[in-house]
Amino acid sequence: MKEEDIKKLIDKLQYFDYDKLLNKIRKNVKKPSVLVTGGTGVGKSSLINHLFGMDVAKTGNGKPMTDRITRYEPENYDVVLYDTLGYEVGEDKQQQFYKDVIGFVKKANGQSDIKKHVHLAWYCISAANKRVTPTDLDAIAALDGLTEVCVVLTQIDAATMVELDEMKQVLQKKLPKTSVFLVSIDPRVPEEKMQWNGLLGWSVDHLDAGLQLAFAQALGQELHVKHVQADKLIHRYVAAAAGAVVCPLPMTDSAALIAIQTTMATHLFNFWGIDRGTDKIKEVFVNVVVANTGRIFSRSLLKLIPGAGSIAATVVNSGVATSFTYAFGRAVNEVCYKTASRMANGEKVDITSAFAMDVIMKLIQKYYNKK
Ligand SMILES: Nc1nc2c(ncn2[C@@H]2O[C@H](COP(=O)(O)OP(=O)(O)OP(=O)(O)O)[C@@H](O)[C@H]2O)c(=O)[nH]1
Ligand SMILES: [Mg+2]
Repeated sequence: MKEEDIKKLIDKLQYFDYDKLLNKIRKNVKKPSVLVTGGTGVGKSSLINHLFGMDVAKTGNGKPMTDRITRYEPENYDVVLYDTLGYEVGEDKQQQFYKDVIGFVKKANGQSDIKKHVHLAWYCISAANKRVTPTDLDAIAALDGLTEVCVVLTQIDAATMVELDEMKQVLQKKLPKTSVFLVSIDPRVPEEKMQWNGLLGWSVDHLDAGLQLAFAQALGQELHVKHVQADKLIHRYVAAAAGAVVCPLPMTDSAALIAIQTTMATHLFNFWGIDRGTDKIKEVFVNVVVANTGRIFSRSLLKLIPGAGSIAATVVNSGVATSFTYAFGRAVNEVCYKTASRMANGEKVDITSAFAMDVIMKLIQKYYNKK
């Protein structure tokens, strides 16, 4: 392939079909499912909204599974959420809750199709209630035999340190093997007092490897958890790049590599949820990152490979292909991370300048050979 052909390829990429590529990427995604349960008013729905950045109550696309359980499978999020109506005080009501929720998980996880299983259960207990009830303890123990369960101590802004310690001690004594995480959606609570990261880290660790990426992809908050998974994603494309260059090839024959890098950038962009905004953002991404991938590839390599004089003379071997793909992945990832953080803080981000070619190229230089 000659230099003109590369130009043609790059031109073609300008018209590349983002949605089609994304559909291809996402076709085989397996979705993890999380059941969020506990007493009434403990903040279950608020927790879901906080972490996944969606207003479950408002979106109203839930599908009632039982009187108490609503299933949400939001568009563009690779996750299934079961929000439950909390149990109320009173022996009868607690028994009903128990039958309904535990019965549901038992039935779901008894099926041979693991897609229908409840993979994780977050059992919420409000610190505002100041106590752990026998129903809580029984329900957690019952869930423990059916799925992966942890306790989320919610609304910790409404309790003192002493009260929180007492609740933790009861749980530790009665359910020594169950992990407990303290959280609140009150922005005034100092970050170091909260364990969002712990909850999400636990969740990723208790999911099958095939579900971890999708879980992280669905998160709209606590972005550092996403970072670890994004790195794994990049390594998959690095392996693909190594496979695409089994013997050294002229840079002008790198169409397959550029396609891999373009796909990786699209995947990362979607992974970070930057395209959950408007269609305009998608358009800008296509015009900026996708259109520039080929140019970035050739220009960076001329800078990075000692002795490379021109595109035509430069040879790409497997080492260069993997180092470059890795550096490009890290560069796009870093910009995505920063952009997603700014967007999570409610900032309007100019994608064109955030993903400008020189920004990406500087980062590539930083990460090249740092694998
Ligand atoms: N102070 C404080 N209030 C909270 C927190 N989380 C939720 N709330 C409030 O607690 C109330 C109940 O929250 P929900 O998220 O509706 O609770 P729920 O567990 O879904 O309740 P049910 O669906 O009725 O079982 C709402 O008014 C929330 O605004 C928190 O961390 N701190
Ligand atoms: Mg609710």
